[in-house]
Amino acid sequence: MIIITTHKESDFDALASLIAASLLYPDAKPVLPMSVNANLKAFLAIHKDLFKLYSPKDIIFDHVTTLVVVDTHSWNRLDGMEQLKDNLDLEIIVWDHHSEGDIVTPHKHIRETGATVTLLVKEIEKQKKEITPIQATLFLMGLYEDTGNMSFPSTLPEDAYAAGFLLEQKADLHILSTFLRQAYGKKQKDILFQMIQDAKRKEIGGFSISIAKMETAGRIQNLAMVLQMYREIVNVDAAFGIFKDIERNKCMVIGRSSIDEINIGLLMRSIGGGGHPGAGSALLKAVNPDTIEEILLELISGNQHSSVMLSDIMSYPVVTINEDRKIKTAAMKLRELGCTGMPVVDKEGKIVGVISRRDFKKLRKSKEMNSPVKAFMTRNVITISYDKSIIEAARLMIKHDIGRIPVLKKNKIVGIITRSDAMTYFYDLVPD
Ligand SMILES: [Mn+2]
Repeated sequence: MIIITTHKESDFDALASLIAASLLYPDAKPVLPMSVNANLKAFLAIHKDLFKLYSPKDIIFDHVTTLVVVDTHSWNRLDGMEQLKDNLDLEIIVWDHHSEGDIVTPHKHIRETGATVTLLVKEIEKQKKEITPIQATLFLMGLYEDTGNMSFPSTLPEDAYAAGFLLEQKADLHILSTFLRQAYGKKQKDILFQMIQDAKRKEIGGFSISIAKMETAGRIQNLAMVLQMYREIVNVDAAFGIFKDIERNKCMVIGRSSIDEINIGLLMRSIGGGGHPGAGSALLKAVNPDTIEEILLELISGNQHSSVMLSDIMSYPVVTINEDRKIKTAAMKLRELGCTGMPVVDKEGKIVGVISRRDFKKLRKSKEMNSPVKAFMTRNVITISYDKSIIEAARLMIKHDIGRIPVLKKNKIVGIITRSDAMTYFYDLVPD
């Protein structure tokens, strides 16, 4: 016997994936855990008869030969499957969009899409299986719920393609909005109350801001709405929420601002996210919330004298080339170093430009390989002083779309700061 199951506290993505998998494994019995979340309960109250679902209690586990697990691959998130754990003959197939899990099998279909159902829908489309409008509706609900209507940063293009395919299969958007509407539920309310209780205000440059740090177990929907309410209640110019999902070891950072001077989109882009001036977010992997708070405060106050100086994390020594050397020599040096570009200096060692592989495209004839570097180098060089902060460097990289910035001390190059140096700082943080 083949069974399919999913995680406890099942949500729409879990049920959608369960049903979608039953189309791919038509002989399998879909087993829904006993506990399902509130939205799903409301949906099942009306639609249950449309789906042939089993409870863990209906299953004779001795007869199970194959277990298909969807939307999780952690044993402790399954309901009533304990007896299968020690069955060494059991074949296990996983379909999941979570990166972490302890279910071991060679048959894994794991990709960090916005929703698990995306992966299954893709396969259904590939195998040209028929789906009914009600199935398409359920699948789309799973997709919308897990991607926050395609707004979460985790959403991938294939999630949107899957949504398009489901709409073609006549997914019903009216039903969808009815059941997905309960955006502000108990979980959100609890978080909001906790945030208000812990609320701290800070004055920076004449503006009031508040940063709330919270731990959540698993992903919570609609945190952006919670943060919006929080900003209004606490009544600050800008509010930030740093939500650490302890299960997935990720931090969701959300910001809302009502003043021009604090540009949330800019701030979030500095830490790898995005947004517009009034609202934005970033999803960071394995970062300490205190560090994020520190970075945000530093960015807001525009403090040039960050505790970590560029000189602490820049790369050095820097290979440079004299402006009078031949292009040919520069090309050879770059190839040797495996770099895309290097600073060009004059006799005094002062930086006068940058030569990069991109500049070689300007060469017309091969004899131009003997021209001096200064003839083809880029003269507008963005540099940064060694006593500036890494955040300032990151801002320059974003503003000018460049991956490396020479670091200067009294007009001399003392190092180079690269995008990967900046990333190391933001994600793994400061070297001791
Ligand atoms: Mn999911």
